[in-house]
Amino acid sequence: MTKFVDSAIVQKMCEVTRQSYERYWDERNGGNVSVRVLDEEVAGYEDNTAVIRSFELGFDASAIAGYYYLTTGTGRYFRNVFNQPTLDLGLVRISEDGRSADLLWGFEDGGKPTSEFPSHLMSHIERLKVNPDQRVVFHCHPTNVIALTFTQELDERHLSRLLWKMQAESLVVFPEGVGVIPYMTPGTTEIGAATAAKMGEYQAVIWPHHGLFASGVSLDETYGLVEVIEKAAMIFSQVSAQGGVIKQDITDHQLQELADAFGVTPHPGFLEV
Ligand code: 2HA
Ligand code: ZN
Repeated sequence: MTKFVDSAIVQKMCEVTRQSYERYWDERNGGNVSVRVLDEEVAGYEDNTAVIRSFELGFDASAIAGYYYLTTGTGRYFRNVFNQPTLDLGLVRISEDGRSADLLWGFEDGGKPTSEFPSHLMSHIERLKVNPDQRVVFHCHPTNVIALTFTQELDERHLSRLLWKMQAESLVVFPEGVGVIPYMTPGTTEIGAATAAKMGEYQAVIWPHHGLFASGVSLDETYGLVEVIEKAAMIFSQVSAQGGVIKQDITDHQLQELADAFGVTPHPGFLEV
């Protein structure tokens, strides 16, 4: 195997973008993914060694200078990626001065990284401080999570508790809860900085009336985090559709027992126990 398109990491990107599209999380050009590719995963291919062109980042990414990222392209459709990965995906290396991303593979018809690349890289930088194994940022538009942001107070404690109580799986998968930022214009360095500021504390940050920014150590784990958050939000939608009157739920005490049983620590102050 000498072509990078056949690598496991590119194939996995094709798989998760397709699956995310099929769940209605990525209509048209909605959503974007970036994954840090390890040196050993880049090595050994004939077609990813020379710089093709460079993209200005517009902020200082020197904290991740020399790192490789495989990213979806701006304006590209998730539904197409698996059919044309060499057009819709690109492998970049962050330049030594942290000011640009150098394209080594992909975007063969002139594409460039996602419009949310500043938010992705800023989030990678913050998560790497918390977890050196951090590799993935996954942004998508999960329907029920977005719906929540119209009917619920945009408060991290409130939203985390709501999602935890919708299914026993939630707290175990995201014991730190979910972050939320105010509504902001997509694609800006401002939304990137606001998202990254939350990433020290949370693995997933809700963008009101827009979607979710999730991070993690692998594509499977990060996609799984989105699945669990969206499933909890979907159950809330169904509860609301059934009249919204909650006769019984998982109590705070039961959530604490769940945390103890699974050896996770709920966000301090979010449970009343
Ligand atoms: O890439 O989802 O937030 C399109 C978007 C922007
Ligand atoms: Zn979006």
